[in-house]
Amino acid sequence: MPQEACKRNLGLDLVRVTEAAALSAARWLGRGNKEAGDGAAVDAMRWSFNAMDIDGRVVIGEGEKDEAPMLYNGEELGTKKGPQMDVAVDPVEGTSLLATGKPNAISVVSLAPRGTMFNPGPAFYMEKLVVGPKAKEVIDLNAPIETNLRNIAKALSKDVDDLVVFVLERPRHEKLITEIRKAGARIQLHSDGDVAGAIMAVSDESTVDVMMGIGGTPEGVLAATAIKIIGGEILCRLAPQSQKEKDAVLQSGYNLNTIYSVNDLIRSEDIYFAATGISGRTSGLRGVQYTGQNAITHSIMMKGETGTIRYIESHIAHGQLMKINAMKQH
Ligand code: VTB
Repeated sequence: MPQEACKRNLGLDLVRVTEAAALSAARWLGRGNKEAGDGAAVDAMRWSFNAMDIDGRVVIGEGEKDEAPMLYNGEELGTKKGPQMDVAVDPVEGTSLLATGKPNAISVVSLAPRGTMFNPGPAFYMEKLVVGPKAKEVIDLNAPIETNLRNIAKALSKDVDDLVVFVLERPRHEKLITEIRKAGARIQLHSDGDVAGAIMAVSDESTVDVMMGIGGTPEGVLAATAIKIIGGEILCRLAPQSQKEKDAVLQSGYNLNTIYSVNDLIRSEDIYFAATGISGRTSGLRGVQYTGQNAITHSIMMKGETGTIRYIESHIAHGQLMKINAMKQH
């Protein structure tokens, strides 16, 4: 077997990072405290990232250094003994879902070689259109909603009224929702979690066929890693939601008319994606389960170069959990 095929799979290390974050976050399920749940996950994620043999730099993180003490944009992660990588993290994607005990909160990270991950700068929001491999050639962000839905249905050998569209429940989506309904497609409205939504849209195993609407830019870049490996498409366009955001985005030289595709967001094949379920699922990853003796986590790990996707169920012994907690105090 050529040496290249046996190359280390960083994704296997990466799963331990999302597992650690999910295990810490899950203690905060339904306890009404978003910040504490996120903080616990951030600590655990940073701690386990720093044991990884990479020379990582956070491109998609918890925010600018002055607002995020850890996992901030630009922070260096890892032992520096491995390859230079861009790092995208969301220790808890869907902190409100976690705080209210609703499904689909996940811990998620991705890696790409240094300089190949889209850096959104001050752009917080983007308009997104996500489909799986069979419909990737037929979507067009400039086309009317109805046209996209008709073309997607055709590509999937379905009728438009068979389609299910994932949409975030936000006032800004009123018009979008009306148009999707007018076109005859069906909708799943979710309060948060459009990384999970994007994965549902590209995966054959979920009932969701498409994701549409405006969500977070960091979530878009994270999801793009998984979408690229699965072979789907994300088309997106920056969509600032305030004058302040718009001014900052324009001043940083971004163009609001540019349509980015999955290959613009992630400009390499040598990429890795990992996610672990925290709160449970409507589709996708099961949440962390505490059995009394141990904790069970469910994760997905993907490697770009080979397209391998692994579903990993881990049983973490109680003693080990205690050790992890103790070590994190230091
Ligand atoms: C979405 C959603 C995330 O941010 O990306 C959303 O999927 C966008 O921001 O789970 P708004 O909440 O302001 O609409 C999250 O809710 C994470 O904060």
